Amino acid sequence: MELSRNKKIINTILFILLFSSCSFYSLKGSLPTHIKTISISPIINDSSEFGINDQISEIVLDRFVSENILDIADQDIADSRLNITIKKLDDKPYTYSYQSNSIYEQVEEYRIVVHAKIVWYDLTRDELLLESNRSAWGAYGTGLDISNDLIDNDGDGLIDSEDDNEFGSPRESAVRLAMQKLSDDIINQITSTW
Ligand SMILES: [Ca+2]
Ligand SMILES: [Ca+2]
Repeated sequence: MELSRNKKIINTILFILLFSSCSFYSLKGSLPTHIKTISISPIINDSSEFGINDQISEIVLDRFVSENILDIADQDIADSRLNITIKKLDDKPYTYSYQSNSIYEQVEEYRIVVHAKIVWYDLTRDELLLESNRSAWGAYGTGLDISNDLIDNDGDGLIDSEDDNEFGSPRESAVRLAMQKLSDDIINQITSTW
């Protein structure tokens, strides 16, 4: 009698442990429990590339809402605040090709690298949750459109028609891909903090 009662208790404890560890793995469960809302400050653009702060702001906001990571709230009522600063944007030759009939080398691929700083702040406890310098790149070549430049423009292993993201004019598209990757990285940083 006593034995079966103990067994029941153990089973109940096991069930609770199992249940709580399961919920831990959901995205929201892995965030600090007292943080329910986030306010995203206007994104500061210290780079010379016009408008990329609006571009990343749109992507990040969209990800927060569509993936239900944290509810967006105004700063005066939010539990936390996210500051994103675009520090700079590099646009440099990445690979060269050598023509046999020429002594000059030609650029085959350029890379846009966006550098940003993110700060996530706990407004309820007045402490830092996360502070990190991040960067992300997008590549482009000399062709007219990145959908047929034979370059894997975002480094995901899919090239041209294999990749839904590879379309559009070279430089502009490389900037867009870099911003998308940076947004992914920011979301990952926040959701993997705990
Ligand atoms: Ca790709
Ligand atoms: Ca391509």
